[in-house]
Amino acid sequence: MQAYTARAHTNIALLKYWGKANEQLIIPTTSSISLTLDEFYTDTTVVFDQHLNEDAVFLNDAPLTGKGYKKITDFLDIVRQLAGISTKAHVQSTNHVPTAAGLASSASAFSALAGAASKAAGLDLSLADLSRLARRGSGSASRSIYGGFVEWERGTDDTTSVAHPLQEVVDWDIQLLTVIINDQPKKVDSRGGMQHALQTSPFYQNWVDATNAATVDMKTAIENHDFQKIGSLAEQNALQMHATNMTATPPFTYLTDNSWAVIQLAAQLRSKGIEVYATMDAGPNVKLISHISDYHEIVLALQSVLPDVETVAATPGPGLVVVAG
Ligand code: 2P0
Repeated sequence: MQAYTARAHTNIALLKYWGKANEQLIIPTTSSISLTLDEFYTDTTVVFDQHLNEDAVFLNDAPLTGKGYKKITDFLDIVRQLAGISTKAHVQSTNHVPTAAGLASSASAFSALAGAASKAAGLDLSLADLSRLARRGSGSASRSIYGGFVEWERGTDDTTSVAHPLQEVVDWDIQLLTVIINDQPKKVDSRGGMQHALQTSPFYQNWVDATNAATVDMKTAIENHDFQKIGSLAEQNALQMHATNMTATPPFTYLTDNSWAVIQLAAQLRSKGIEVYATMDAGPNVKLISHISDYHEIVLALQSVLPDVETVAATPGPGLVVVAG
């Protein structure tokens, strides 16, 4: 059978996905809105091969084992079921994303896998169907099918829980500056963390209600290129998401002292007229939603607070691309 290679870029949620209404189908409790990034991506090649007795999965040239391997084979089972085949696959994936550091590599990974595996299995899926399929691997992957600003509509079942583009070409000045606080793997994975918050935080429903309300405003802000509104809604939503973790039983947090130092710096820079807003995911890194034109000023300010800090700038990126071979 023919091999296919796909490239998918990761995305950062401006309004977060944090909790599943249906864990098996990965149906979230809220809609979420993200920006696909240009600089971080995954390349994945898949071929179904009748000589294989089991799936062979390689990540950055090393064989994948354990929980990571199981997630991939479970996903390939969904693809095989859709295609009506039982052949095992060879999967080769290269991540150009700092893995497990709060930069969601699972988003680009499962988006690329959905694209390459479905084609290699002989399927010709629409982008919406690819988004539904990618969602089954990892929720945030449903959004990485598209470029630019994307909404994953919560929906109520497999058909209705799907992403669609809000603004695929972003030709105005916005960047996400990732401040790498600690690139060690996180201790609480997002899958476990979000369900723990959902089940035990008394503020969880408030977070759902606030996110639903913010979705309407965020879409208007994106349409109007209203940077300040996008940034302030995103920062507020991130802090609300992290509040569900801090109020869980037992409580936990992904944020460290250095994360807070950067969040506070963003507020200080705003008071000086530099538009910078913070957003944080399932790790200590802080992503600064900012203008490309303010890059140097922000990096200088960061260095005065955290002298050895590393930053990676990212701009809006494209959607999934699949090619033969
Ligand atoms: C997001 N995150 O919207 C949120 C914000 C992290 C914090 O999506 O269980 O790896 O595989 O569906 O997609 C990370 O969660 O979780 C995530 P699963 P996923 O980007």
